[in-house]
Amino acid sequence: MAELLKEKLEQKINDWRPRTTKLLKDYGDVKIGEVTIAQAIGGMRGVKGLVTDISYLDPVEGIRFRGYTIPETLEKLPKVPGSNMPYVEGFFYLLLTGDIPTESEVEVVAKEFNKRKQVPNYVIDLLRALPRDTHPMTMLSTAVVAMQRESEFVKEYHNISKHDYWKPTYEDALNLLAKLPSIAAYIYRMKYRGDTIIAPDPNLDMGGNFAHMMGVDKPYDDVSRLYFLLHSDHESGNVSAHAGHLISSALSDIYYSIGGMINGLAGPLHGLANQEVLMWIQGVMDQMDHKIPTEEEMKKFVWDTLNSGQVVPGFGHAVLRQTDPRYMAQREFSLAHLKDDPIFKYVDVLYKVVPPILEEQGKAKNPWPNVDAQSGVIQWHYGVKEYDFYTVLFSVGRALGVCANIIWARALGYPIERPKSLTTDMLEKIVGIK
Ligand code: FAM
Repeated sequence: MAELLKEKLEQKINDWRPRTTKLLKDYGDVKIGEVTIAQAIGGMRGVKGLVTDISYLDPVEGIRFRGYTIPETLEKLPKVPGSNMPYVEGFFYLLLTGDIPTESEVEVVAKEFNKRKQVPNYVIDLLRALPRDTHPMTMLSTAVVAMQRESEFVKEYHNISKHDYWKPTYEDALNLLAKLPSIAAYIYRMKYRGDTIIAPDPNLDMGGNFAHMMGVDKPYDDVSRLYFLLHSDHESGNVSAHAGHLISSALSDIYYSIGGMINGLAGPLHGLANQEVLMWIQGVMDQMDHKIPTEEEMKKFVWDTLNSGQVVPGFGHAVLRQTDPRYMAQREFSLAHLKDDPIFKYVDVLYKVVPPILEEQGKAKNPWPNVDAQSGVIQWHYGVKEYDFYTVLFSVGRALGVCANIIWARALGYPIERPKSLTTDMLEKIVGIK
């Protein structure tokens, strides 16, 4: 029973493999797109060069996890008793297998996570040895890479066939995912709460335990479950997911791969944007003496930001061309739980004024808010005001999706990644200007 998820996954993998093999063998030459110079220079935007079945991002509809929209995912997954939110563990089951688990299946998987959550002492020692003003993302990345010595994949690599690489990768993924919330909460309490560490509670689910270790009361457990779920996956091309995928394609283990994922997420154009949003809003609040700005006043702040050459954090997206449904899910939560919070009111005004301004400016292809425009506000409301920490929360969530992707990439034998580059001379020759 303890191996329930792994056995189920093995069955899914065995059923899936012939599909990939057939596509490769019989249709390998079929074209699925072409690449322009703008794409080659412009960050490969829109180039179809990755395959994943864990999630799909439609530019207008937004993300679907294993075919389910966010509202469907939230509705269908078994809920933690006494809560409106699903188990994070059950969500991982869905990402990995494509199936909605039953309540008893979720309980087995939650127990499996619980068994693996003890963080090694040397990780704690290492975190404590870092200067306290180290950014929490650096701390998280350091802790994850330090645990690389635990890798089951590395131990078994020379003794198993390629066919079975996914099995120790699965073990590594579960071992790491189970520890991430404890590591994140440890960093938080050590850095921002006077080093008062709260021990995990073996009877709680992942989200509940995280809230407990953070020392934040209900409904922060639900906030954590929602947050981890929403941030888990956004198909494979975004920086964090792609970094994880790329690194693991060299058969670097989960610890190296998730370390790279975290480092990519730490950029201000990607995961760090949630910290930037709060910093930006705080700046506006200070200038407004904490009075809620009128739409006209807010428009001025937005234009000032744009005119100074900055981006408006939390708006725009490389793929989406509509309001991010992850933003909407958090907006709905905010409307239900914190609609009178002054910071939510700021975000609400921004929701109204920013898109027309970005449209008028005419640069951003997508003027609508993304996930990061809303997430920090919820954290702030529940007392997690240290916005440097927000991307750590994003990382715990994102690791769920990236680990699921890496396990499947190993199972389907995806090879080492190696796109081809050209020189500027070559491009000039292709277009006939040289
Ligand atoms: N404010 C001001 N200008 C923006 C903008 C924004 N929110 N979003 C895009 N632009 C500009 C962009 O800088 C670029 O300008 P230049 O031509 O001068 O270089 C132009 O509009 C075209 O950009 P695009 O094609 O619409 O967007 P990209 O695909 O290049 O970039 C983002 C996408 C997300 C990096 C970009 O929209 C951005 O910088 N947004 C603000 C930061 C942010 O919220 N990031 C978080 C994204 C989130 F989903 C995540 O990954 N966690």
